[in-house]
Amino acid sequence: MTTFPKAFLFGGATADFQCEGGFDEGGRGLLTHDFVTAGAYGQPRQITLTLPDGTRGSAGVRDALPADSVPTLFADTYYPSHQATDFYHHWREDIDLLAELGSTTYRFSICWSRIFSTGMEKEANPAGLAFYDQVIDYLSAKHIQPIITICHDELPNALALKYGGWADRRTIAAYEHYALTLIRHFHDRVKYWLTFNEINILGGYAALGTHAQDPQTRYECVHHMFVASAAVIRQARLIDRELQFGTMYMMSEMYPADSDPKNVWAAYTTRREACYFFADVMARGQYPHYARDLFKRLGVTLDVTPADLATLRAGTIDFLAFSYYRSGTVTADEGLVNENPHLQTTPWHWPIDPLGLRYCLNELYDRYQKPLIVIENGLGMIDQRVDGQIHDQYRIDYLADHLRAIRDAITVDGVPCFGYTMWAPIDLVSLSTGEMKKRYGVVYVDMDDTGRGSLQRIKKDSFAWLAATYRSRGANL
Ligand code: BGP
Repeated sequence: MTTFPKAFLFGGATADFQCEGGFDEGGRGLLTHDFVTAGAYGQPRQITLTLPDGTRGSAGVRDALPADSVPTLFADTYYPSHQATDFYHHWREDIDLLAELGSTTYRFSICWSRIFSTGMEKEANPAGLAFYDQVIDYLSAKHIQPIITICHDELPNALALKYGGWADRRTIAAYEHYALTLIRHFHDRVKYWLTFNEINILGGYAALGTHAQDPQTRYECVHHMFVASAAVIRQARLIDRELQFGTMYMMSEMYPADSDPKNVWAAYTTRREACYFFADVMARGQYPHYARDLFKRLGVTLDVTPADLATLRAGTIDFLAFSYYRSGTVTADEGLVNENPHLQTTPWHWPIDPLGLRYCLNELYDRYQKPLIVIENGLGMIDQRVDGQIHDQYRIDYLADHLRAIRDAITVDGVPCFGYTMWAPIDLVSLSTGEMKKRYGVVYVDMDDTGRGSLQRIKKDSFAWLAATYRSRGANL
């Protein structure tokens, strides 16, 4: 029987605007995500706004917003982030459930506008810090180590309106002030920090705070985020040398669709540009050689100062965190697609591929020789409640197969992966669709796609199985 190493961290992962709620409580300011409606597969979520002529409009969450439009809340519209699954009022109960699972870690994000309501204040909001103090102290009491995401695809809305979000260098300073405030306040209780979530796939007003969404804007934003992350890491090391910093990347595997060299090359370059580019800069401290060709093809010109380059070199990450849900295939003609005749898919068309996770762990360690953590992985499904119970054997199978793949990467291949935080232990709102029915949890939350329900937490069959797995360090796999 091969089990996971003793120090391996097991737990769950969430993001504030998908579970926290309390959007107008405790001095929290509006967040860019507060303007995002619910959607569905094939029906993109929208940002509601007021057009320059005063009329009402909307734009797809990853699309450009009309020039001079202003994101606006409308009373007749449902915005999932406002209540979400109400962790704000259920945190104690939710942490009890994490503890009952045998979790030794919990990865969650802090809501930026709960700490600085506009992102531009000098002083942090005491009620915001107090909320997370309670959460972190309660986690510690339950022997659960927090891993904090400083910024999970979001910005205080005021910062997006005033500066145009990450396209403006002033946002770097605002982020530094926010991140260092958190680090100074929590460093004695929090060792692991993630500067950004899925930095390689960010797009749209909610994540970047920009109206425009062209490649020039995107890479300007990304460059500013690289500098912001490195600047924070550099300064945080002066505050506490024990802290460990990572950034989180979406690393779903990308295979060539077949052995045609054209497709193999397309898969290689797609993976490099969509995933590695970001980790290359942040782990190695400099832009990779292929950046020049990438920017030339996209028509991107960046203002990279000598001071930026020095910051990037000085603030490299200590470990890599990544999400892995699925794999995809690439052809030279079509680019990246979901279709793979060898794999089953979820109802949201995500191919299920545990071996791809072992591949990914090996590939990442080969490339960077840094410790790794699988910070998101899980199965989004429609769960049926039968007599108050949820029989989700499909989720047990998915999690077991992926945990076996990680165990093999560690014990057979020798990859130093130090933890696993499944997404998301307690059902929450889906990021891509805003739906509630795309459920990941081992705990069911009684809430529907329009936010109605008792919010009661109900353990699914997978709960007992995951608890047995975590508590035995995978002896049951
Ligand atoms: C990642 C995000 C999470 C999360 C997850 C599942 O991209 O970091 O915030 O939601 O994917 O995706 P979805 O909710 O769209 O199913």
